[in-house]
Amino acid sequence: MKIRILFIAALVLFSLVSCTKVEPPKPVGPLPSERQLAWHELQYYAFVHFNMNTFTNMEWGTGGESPQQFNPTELDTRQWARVAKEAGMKGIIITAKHHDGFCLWPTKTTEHSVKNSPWKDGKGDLIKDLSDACAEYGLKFGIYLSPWDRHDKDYGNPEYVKKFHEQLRELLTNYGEVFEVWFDGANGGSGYYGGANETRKIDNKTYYEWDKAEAIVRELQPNAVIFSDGGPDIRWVGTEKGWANETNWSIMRRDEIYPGWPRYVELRSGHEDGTHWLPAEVNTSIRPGWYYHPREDHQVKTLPRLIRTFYESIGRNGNFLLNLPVDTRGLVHEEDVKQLMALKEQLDKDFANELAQGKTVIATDERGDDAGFGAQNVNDGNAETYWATNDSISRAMITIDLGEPTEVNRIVIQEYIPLGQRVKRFILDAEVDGEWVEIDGQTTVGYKRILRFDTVKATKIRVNFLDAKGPLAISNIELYRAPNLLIEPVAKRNREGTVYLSVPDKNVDIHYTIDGSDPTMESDKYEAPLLIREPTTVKAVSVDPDNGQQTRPAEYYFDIPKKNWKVLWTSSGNLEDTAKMVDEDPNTFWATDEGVNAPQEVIIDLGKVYDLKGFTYWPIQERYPFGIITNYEFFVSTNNKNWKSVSKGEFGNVVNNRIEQTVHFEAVKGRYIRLKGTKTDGDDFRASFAEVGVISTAD
Ligand code: FUL
Repeated sequence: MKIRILFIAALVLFSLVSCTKVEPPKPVGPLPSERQLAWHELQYYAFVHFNMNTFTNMEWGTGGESPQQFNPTELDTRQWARVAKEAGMKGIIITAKHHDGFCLWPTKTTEHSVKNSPWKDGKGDLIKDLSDACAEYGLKFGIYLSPWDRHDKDYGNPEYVKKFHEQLRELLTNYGEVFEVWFDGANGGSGYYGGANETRKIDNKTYYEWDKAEAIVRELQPNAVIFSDGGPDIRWVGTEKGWANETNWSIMRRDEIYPGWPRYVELRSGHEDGTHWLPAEVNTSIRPGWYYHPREDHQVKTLPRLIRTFYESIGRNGNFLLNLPVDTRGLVHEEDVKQLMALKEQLDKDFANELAQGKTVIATDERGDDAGFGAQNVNDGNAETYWATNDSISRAMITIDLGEPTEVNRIVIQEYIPLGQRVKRFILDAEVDGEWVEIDGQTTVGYKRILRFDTVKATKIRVNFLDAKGPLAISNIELYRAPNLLIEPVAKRNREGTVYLSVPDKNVDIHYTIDGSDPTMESDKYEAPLLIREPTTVKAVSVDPDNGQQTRPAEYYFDIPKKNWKVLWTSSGNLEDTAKMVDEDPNTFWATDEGVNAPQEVIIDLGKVYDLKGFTYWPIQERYPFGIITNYEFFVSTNNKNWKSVSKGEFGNVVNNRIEQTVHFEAVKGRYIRLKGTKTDGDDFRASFAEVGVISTAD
């Protein structure tokens, strides 16, 4: 019924704006529901993973945790809401219960909840606090409720499913308007299960009685969308890395899909012959993990990475659900806030000046004749009006005349999706100096497609739609000239001593010095890699040639190259892959075998004698680190026989903050170095080495 009203509205609008008596284009089904249409407009919102795992430093708790462990010290849901709002997000979805079964609200269904925790003396209700904070900041509020429950003794039999449905009922009754209900497809089988500590298998398709769960949501929150691998309203995008495929249909053969669907890669593109509207939500975390781990404080996604995720989610017809792992204090961590704001600032710049609005637009068919109705609706700033071709025409082009040569490097295209998703193939052209040049060729559009391309000075921009599932219905086209992405240069060196400087935007210049002075635009411009043979500090700035703006200098110190270095000996006897600890890449590592019960050490030959003044150690950068050396002893020798212990001590906080460790000692001559892990993190003495280096004065 709602859909019908929408059509009538569309019809009225269409005839009003086109001033011609024409029928609106026929819908090309399947079509979105009203709640799905409202969801599309949200575009960008936050996921918050905050629950028992935050306090146990886990990603998946076993279910055997005690409510006593849940004890945030400065929990402030208003801070979360403020940060989300300032970041430009439209809502927050909270992990009300994750796989370990701990409930963030005082549920009647289990004792495993905040009511038995020290937080607010068991009187707290985090779901209430957050829903109030969202209301205060004008944000939508959503719920993640894990079907899998590793705590509940009844998990696996119908008793648990009743509780699961009851939990859903509580969450959807007591906390105001909920915009999205998020059901996770994960189920690893094993768990605590009331002390049974066993593996329990369930049938994902039938066990949870999804039809009943859906009925509860529809009854209590008729406007909420339901997310899962297969919806029914919103689908997972088939990866947690933060992208959708370039081809992305908002429709799928939904009846084939269920939570935990093994063909999940198809979720990345949808199905061109889909039977239901089922758009993609791109979920990813701002850190490697979903939950907060102090060891990931230095691994918050960089600005270029976040920008890419934006363009590969929202720019590819998806919504962007960005996870913020709230920390043990109960706050969004400072590092995460910094990156969120950097993303906001950059996107504001990218989309600051729309260039198409008000410009002349013409729509033509293959023969150059006028095509369709309401071409001017694509740049009238009104998403409810659209350009449509005749019922028989699914191939036509639309040209925006910019009037004068204008720099452009972004285009936003939107289909009028209340009438379905149609476009299958299109080409983007620009008229430069009187000639048409092809800029890009792409497939689907959907609710929103954004293309980034090299800046062109165009007098006209043309979108040539080559194929569609029916007549075209395009509601919006925007053009922008985004500024260059100005970020400090990154330096990397290889074993030979060659230093590479790089920036994410190829239009940005790099200027550098090697004499310790601060670089300016007048300093050498980086055009080819630098060969650094002696201990040297490289300082580099990025400069935007368009406006002369420059970054702060980035500073990199490089000691003697590792070209002639060789790992001679390891206490575990294994020499395979040892080169990885001296390859200048902290993302590769070498480690001793598991289960060793004595301190582990390695000997490295530097190739010749140097004056040594210190050493460096990079801990392993793996997602699940092991063997990190926390206490060390370092020896130096000139002949690999007589060793001198030059330093021993502790790498403070290295497990939580896995950055390069630097140790200085009294200058000593040496050709051979020996690093011993006198204590490592973990149950045995297994030691891992991502990178070992020295601080020297070259002779
Ligand atoms: C996955 C879960 O297993 C993760 O822990 C996380 O909640 C992520 C969003 O979904 O399936």
